[in-house]
Amino acid sequence: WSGVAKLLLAAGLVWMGHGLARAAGPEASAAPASGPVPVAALFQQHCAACHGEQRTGGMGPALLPESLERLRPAQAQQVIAQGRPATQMPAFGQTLSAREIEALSTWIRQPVSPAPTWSEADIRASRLEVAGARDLPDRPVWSADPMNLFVVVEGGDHHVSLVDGDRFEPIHRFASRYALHGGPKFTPEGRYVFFGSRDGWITKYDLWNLTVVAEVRAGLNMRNVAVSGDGKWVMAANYLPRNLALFDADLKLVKSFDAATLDGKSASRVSAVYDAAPRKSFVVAMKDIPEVWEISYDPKAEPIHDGYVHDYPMGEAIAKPGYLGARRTLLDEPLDDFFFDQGYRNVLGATRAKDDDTPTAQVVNLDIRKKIAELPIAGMPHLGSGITFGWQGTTVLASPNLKDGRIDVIDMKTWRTVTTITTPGPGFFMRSHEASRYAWTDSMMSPTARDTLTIIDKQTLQPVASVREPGRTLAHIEFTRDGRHALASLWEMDGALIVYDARTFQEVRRLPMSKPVGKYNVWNKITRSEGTSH
Ligand code: DHE
Repeated sequence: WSGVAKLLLAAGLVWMGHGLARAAGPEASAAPASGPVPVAALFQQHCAACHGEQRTGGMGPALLPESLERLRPAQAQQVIAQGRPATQMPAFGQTLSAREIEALSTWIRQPVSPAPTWSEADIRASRLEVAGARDLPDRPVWSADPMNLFVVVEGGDHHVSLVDGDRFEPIHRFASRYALHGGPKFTPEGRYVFFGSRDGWITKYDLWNLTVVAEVRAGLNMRNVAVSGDGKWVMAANYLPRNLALFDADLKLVKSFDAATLDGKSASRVSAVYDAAPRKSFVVAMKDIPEVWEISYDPKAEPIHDGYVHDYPMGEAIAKPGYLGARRTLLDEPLDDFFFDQGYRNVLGATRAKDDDTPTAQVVNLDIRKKIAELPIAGMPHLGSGITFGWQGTTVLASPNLKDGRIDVIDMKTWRTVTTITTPGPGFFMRSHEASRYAWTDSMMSPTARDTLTIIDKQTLQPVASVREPGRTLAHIEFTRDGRHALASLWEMDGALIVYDARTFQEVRRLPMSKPVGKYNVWNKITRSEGTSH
């Protein structure tokens, strides 16, 4: 996603950069002004205790090229010099010279040699369990509708808030792992939620008893987690190492899967894993190899017959069990960023391999394991944040676009674009609800329109209104269980959760929050509402 990275940097959306308060440079220390800086020794002396001798993280985050891709060099230097407010990261501006800080910020971007590893034994050894947390009562200790609860991820100071979706009042707030990414995933009854951090930590949290239950580090650089529709399995997608890790619901490792081609010659970063509940399987997007994987958690799954698509030799793979085995669909090029139809028969993925400027979308039918359609698509679609809704007797998909203020609306029967809606600028997220006539989208990638949410009529496919927070960033919407309110993020360190009436678009409530990157309604998630991400 190099093109995506450039866009994110241009828009200032760098997750490692949260919390930078002042712009002053480091103060010089008495260190010599020339000659080589003993940077490895400096790291061991000042940084290794928290960030790990191999830079794989500890109390502080991992400092590996893979995890620093989106941190600007100047910001890295600021963090080293000034520390990070509300965290354990101290300021080194008085201890280290500007040259030393610059050298350190460059050095941490070099690959660690030998490359850090994270084995199954490391995963198992990392697991933590809170004593007694598994035996707590089977009902909430708070009084609110547990189905209309909002889980809000506050990226500014790495916390999570739980908000009553009827009264719009906070219920609880707790510290999360550093830099959560992707939507938290819920068990089917809505009691437990799983969070994934960029550094590879998965946290299982009991929403009813307000406690962490268990944690495990699945990888060194992780993309996201998925929870099976039956709540029994958790899968993690990793960039580093290049694999998938499968856990039971207590976060005990069951097995890992190397993300490699069948001949073992090419390994891939794993872009993301998705739960396809109606199929009883996980579907996996690969960054570097032209394959889509499906890993069934149905004990009755058919045996795997890897050889029948394209050219893999038949005999060898036929006998593999289908249950918890990786079934591959071979493609012509890698597909990234998936969107599924509501039945999970077809997956739409974007191709970015050739040229970031001219992506196409491909539709793969997961039953026949073949590409069935290809369509040009505007800008750089962010399919993961797309929604579906009924329109003129068919179902359409609309997805935000990271590059342009254009939203393609695609007919999911013919896979043709029915219209392109213009917004004030490129955006990241789009949301609606079955009970609402409107879809809401942001323009947070636009320097001039990042303060605007555009409200689109799902019948006319026209923008009908907008709400603004002048000069500030507004993004990520989620509806209440009944669809009557839309909650948006004032995406600033001194930000807020803003509750709008979903019919009049008037603000009804504002709760202060620290960069609330995303919010998730329990009911909409566990019922897989068509207006939200799953
Ligand atoms: Fe995300 C979800 C990929 C950058 C915030 N993001 C997802 C998902 C994927 C994805 C595949 C869906 C998985 C899931 O929810 O389990 N994100 C990517 C990228 O490839 C990209 C563009 C580059 C990267 O560095 O990974 C990227 N994402 C960002 C950000 O910069 C954001 C805005 C801030 C941040 O905290 O990192 C960001 N991504 C989010 C959020 C979700 C998400 C809040 C969940 C949305 C939801 O409502 O479900």
